[in-house]
Amino acid sequence: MTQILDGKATSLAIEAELTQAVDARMASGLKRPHLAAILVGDNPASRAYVGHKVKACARVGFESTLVEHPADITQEALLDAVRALNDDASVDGFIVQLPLPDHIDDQAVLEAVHPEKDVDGFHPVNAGKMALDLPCFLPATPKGIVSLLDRAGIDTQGKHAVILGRSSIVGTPMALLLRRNGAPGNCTVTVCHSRTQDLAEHTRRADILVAAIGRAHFVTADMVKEGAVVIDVGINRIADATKKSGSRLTGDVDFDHVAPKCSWITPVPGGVGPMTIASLMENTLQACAQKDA
Ligand code: L34
Repeated sequence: MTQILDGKATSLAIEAELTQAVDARMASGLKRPHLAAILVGDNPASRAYVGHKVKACARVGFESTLVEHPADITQEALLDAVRALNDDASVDGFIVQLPLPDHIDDQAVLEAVHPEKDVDGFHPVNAGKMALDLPCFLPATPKGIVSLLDRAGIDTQGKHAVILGRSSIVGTPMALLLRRNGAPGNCTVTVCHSRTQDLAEHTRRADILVAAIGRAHFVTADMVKEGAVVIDVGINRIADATKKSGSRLTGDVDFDHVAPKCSWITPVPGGVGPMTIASLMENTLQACAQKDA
């Protein structure tokens, strides 16, 4: 029997916990958490995701600030915007929504974010701490996936996890978290990428398969083992004439054919996306609470 890993419902449960934590902070006279986001240009998907983050802040009782800049902002002006948020004591944590325009050096921007405000966990200091299992901000998407497995009671101990994709924001941190000595964790991890030979040989051995490649319906039923847990990180917009907008979101997994083989599978939408947002909210509370002492 296939069970749906419901990221939407799980994110609401996390939001309820965050709301309680904020209420408790306020009752104790502590600061209200404050997340800021820098949005550059007018990529509709980025605008939608940042909009979801701002709305989530309102639901859990965080303050939020959206800082918008045109696509032709200079590198120096964007670095100034980052430094302004570093220096703003009211802001506990902030993110620079990716992707950035081609003329911007992403890495220089991410490295300008103060590590204590880096609630995306993209600064090398946080990435390095994560690799060493030290306390840090974990990147929101892999953190959300681990929470989803944990809250569904899925046992990862000793399982073979196969990750499709080696990006620094999903595939690589996902591999690190699943191989940790802990629960969830203790997986044997294989990371596959564009140069992997005999890809399906690897994916068919996966007890837990994480697809993060950004290609619609890439993972087909023949690539999946009977009883596998499948996590679909893809958010691809494809044409759909039956929709008013003319398009719909779909994952990296051919859900209709893969789902019947799975013990658990995440839907798109309603799977990893809402968990990413909930994890960012958790990181923002963590950033705020770290300053209490
Ligand atoms: N800096 N850039 C930075 N941090 C991030 O954590 C992100 N990411 C990715 C893109 N760029 C980033 C996001 O926020 C992807 N991402 C993200 C966040 C939320 C959702 C999707 C991607 C989401 O809410 N997805 C919904 C549907 C969204 C819709 O309908 O528009 C879902 O149910 O999957």
